[in-house]
This record gives sequence, C-alpha cells and structure tokens, in this order.
Amino acid sequence: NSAYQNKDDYLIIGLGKTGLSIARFLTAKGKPFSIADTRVNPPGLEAFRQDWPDVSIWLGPLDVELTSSVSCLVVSPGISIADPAIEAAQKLGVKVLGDIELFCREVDQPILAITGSNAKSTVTSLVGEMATEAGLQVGIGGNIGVPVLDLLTQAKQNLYVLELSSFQLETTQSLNALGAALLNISEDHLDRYTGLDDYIFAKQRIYHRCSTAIYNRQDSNTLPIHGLTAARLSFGLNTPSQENELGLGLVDKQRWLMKGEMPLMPASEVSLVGEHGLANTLAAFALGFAAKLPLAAMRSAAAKFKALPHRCELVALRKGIAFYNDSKATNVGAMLAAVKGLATPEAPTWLILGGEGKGQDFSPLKSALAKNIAGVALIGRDAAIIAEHLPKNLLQKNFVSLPQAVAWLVSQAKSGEQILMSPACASFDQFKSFEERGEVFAQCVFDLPS
Ligand code: UMA
Ligand code: ADP
Repeated sequence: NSAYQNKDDYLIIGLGKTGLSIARFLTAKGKPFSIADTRVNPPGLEAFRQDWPDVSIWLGPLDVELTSSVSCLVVSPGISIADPAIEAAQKLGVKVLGDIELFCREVDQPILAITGSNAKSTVTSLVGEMATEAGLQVGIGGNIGVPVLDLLTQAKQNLYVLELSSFQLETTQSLNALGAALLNISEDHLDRYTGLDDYIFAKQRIYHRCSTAIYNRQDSNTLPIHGLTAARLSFGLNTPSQENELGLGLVDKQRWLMKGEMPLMPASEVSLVGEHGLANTLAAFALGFAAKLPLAAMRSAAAKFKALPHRCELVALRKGIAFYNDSKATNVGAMLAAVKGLATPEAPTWLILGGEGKGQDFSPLKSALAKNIAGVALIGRDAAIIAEHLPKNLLQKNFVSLPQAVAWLVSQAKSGEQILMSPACASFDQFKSFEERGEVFAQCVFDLPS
C-alpha cells in the first residue's frame, strides 16, 4: 500500500465504473491522483492496473492518514461520505466531491437533472428522446449507467439529461440545473441514512440553484425546500388548477395531459402503460418545458417511447393473458405504483412477489392488494415475511423457483386477466441481477405453448 505516503492532489475513492471514469478524466486534465477502494478485490482493479501501472492503489478499510494526505477526495457513489476516514479528512480541510461535481464544473451546456425513489431511468430516457426529437444533441448519463465524465469524451452536446441518485447528490454542489425534478419518495437505501428525512434531504439537493424546480404535487416530500427562488412546475394525476401545473383533464370527454388549460396530448396516445406511466410522462413534459422544447417534439416522443426493459414491460399476450415484466421493482413503492397503474376491476391481476426484502416495511400491501388482485405467487428468501402482510383471503402460494410460480399462475389465470412480476424485492437471493430475473420470467412466457 504505497499510497499511504502520497502527496497527490486527488484521491479517487472507488474502483468501479465511476472510479475508472474519474481516473480517465483526471488523466486527460493532467492532474496527479491515486486511488483507493475499501474492498480487497474491487471489480475495476485489473483494468486500472493495466491502464495506470504507475499509480498507487490503496485497498482495504480507509485510513485518515491516507484520506488527509491529499487536497481533494473524489468519492464514488457506492461509498458513504459518512465513512469515518472521509469525515475526518473533511474536518481537516480536505475537499470532498464526486464525479457529478467535476462534470458540472466542466460543462457550460444546460443540464436537466432527475432524481426520485422510482421512475428515474424511465423519465430520464423519455426526456432524452424528447430532446433528440427536437433536433438537439443530447448526452444522457449518471445513475442510469453511463458515468457522467464519460459523456465529455463524446461529441459536443447541446443538452445533458442526468439521472442522479441520492448518493451522487450528496457530493454535488454546483449542479445549477436548468430543470431539476424530484419525482417521488418512498423507502429505499435506509442502510445509508439515519432515517427517511435524511434520505429526503439528500434528494432535495437536486433543487439547489436550479432555474425550474419540478415536483410531484401528490407527494409532499418532493416539494422544494431548496432553490426557493426558482420557477416551479408541478405534475400530478389530478386536474391542473394553474398554468404551472401539469396534470390530467377532459377534452371532448377524453382524458388529456394538460398544462394549466393547455391540452398537451390525449392520454390514450401515451405509450407508457398505467396511471404511473401518465405521471412519468407528465414529469418528462415538465422537464421539456423547463428546457423550452417544442411541444410537437415532446408529444411525438411520448407517443413513440418504448418502456425500458424490465419496467412494466409487456412481454407477450398469450391466450388473452397479458404478461408484464416489472423486475426493476426492487422496492415496495415501485411495486405499489405498478399495481395501482395496471390492476383494474376489468383486468384482475396475478402478482409475483418476493426475493430479498431488504428489511422493508411490507404493511402497505394489506390494503393495496385488497382490490383487483386475483392471487399472489411468492418466491425467494423473504416470501414468508411478505405472506404475513397479504390480505387474509387472497389466494396465495409459495414456490421455490420463478418458473414454477409462472406455471401455476398460467394454470389459474383467465383470458382478459394479467400476470405481473413486480417483486418489491432485490433479486440477489436467487438471481445475479434484476435483469436476469426479468429474462427468466420472459423466457418462461416465451416457452408457453401458443
Ligand atoms: N464499494 C465498496 N467500497 C468502495 C467503493 C465501492 O465496497 O470503496 C461498493 C459499493 O458499496 C457498491 C459497489 O462497490 O456496492 C459499487 O460502487 P461504485 O461506487 O464503485 O459504483 P459504480 O460501479 O461506479 O456505479 C455507480 C452507481 N452505483 C452505485 O451508486 C452503487 C451506478 O448506479 C451508476 O450507474 C454508475 O455509478 C454511473 O453513474 C447503480 C445503482 O445501483 C445502477 N445505483 C443505486 C440505485 O439506483 O438504487 C443508487
Ligand atoms: P429508477 O431508475 O428510479 O429505479 P425505473 O424507471 O428504472 O426507475 O423504474 C423502476 C420501477 O419503478 C419500475 O419497476 C416501475 O414499476 C416503478 N415505477 C414506475 N413509475 C413509477 C412512479 N411514477 N412511481 C413509483 N414507481 C414507479
């Protein structure tokens, strides 16, 4: 661990995707750096050693002598800035920032920024398509999977659309977004926060010095507490009562997306499914208005947009049964939105729930699943915990594997009904990732006799 004695300007913390992108950025800038990771064998280690054979690497628990030996720590989102060695260095005057901060200091182009407990990737991609449709060169990145500093190596963009996690926002001071949206708040990541308020406070940082703050008027936790001088736009599924509200209204007895009294597009033409799909589309419109995108471009993108894989994605219709893959619903909030959005008296829904429950509170299931749910197949480690919170007379059964659960549901469901996998849990107890869980589900559906 030769990094111990280093006098370099920057110490990158984290040898994952973000850490590697920071190393590339600092190299291009000619800034000296070293790198650390609390893990003994982080994923980016080999790649790093190959590209930077002479840069010192610190592996294992952080140490204050290391973190205070530099003038600046650039911290990856996976590691908490509450780590004692990071906190202590900060108290000694070492600057602590993240890749988003470095990016914001570097670009002059406007930024649209999106955070929330759920629907971030969907809204980010849809806004990106709206701007592309408007003829802009758009850079899309952040928590969605492309480290923001890697966007700087692409051709010059006119606009950046960034998905930001609470972790990324904690280390960002200079976002100054043209439009900043906090979509919704539900319990998540509480292992990294002292409580829900602390998590909300981190999310609220998105509004800092923004030009337009975009919030969900049906979720009071999203109401801006920063950026109070910013213009405001709100979205919600109720009818807008003023010009800076987006919502739903009636035009010739048809439901339309509206901004104040201005009709935007018929709800029936929106491609995202469910009521939550309409909410997400309204949020994307609000961001588009903040960037002054032409209405026609926003409308056309909202009509054409294809659901991202594993997000309430219609896999197939078989024997009149619609199969939805919502494997990305790794928390209760996401699952409740999917159920509320898709299950109706006309389309009773069979649900697949379960996996790694992350200690979440499942008590909201009792009332939320009391209507429009035909039955539940439970899978995974925390199936028994979830079972305790299901409505008493709801048909339910436990399965050791996802394919067995699908087979049972297929034997139960009738034409006109839906089968929705929206597990409300992480997948790691049975699968490599939520993507793999979604693929297994889709394969079961494709394997059904047509
Ligand atoms: N880790 C350590 N020690 C370290 C550094 C990291 O144990 O010193 C662990 C973390 O606990 C984490 C893992 O390593 O489990 C990855 O952390 P990282 O910061 O190296 O992650 P990256 O590979 O750089 O990916 C990050 C985001 N990951 C996290 O915030 C955990 C990616 O979001 C993001 O796409 C990427 O940067 C580009 O911006 C993923 C994510 O899960 C999708 N995000 C969370 C979410 O959406 O719920 C917030
Ligand atoms: P994120 O990037 O925030 O994880 P995604 O767009 O990947 O968001 O969607 C994740 C999950 O959130 C999906 O499974 C979907 O069912 C759920 N979801 C979609 N829209 C909403 C919404 N408006 N409110 C709550 N949950 C939602």
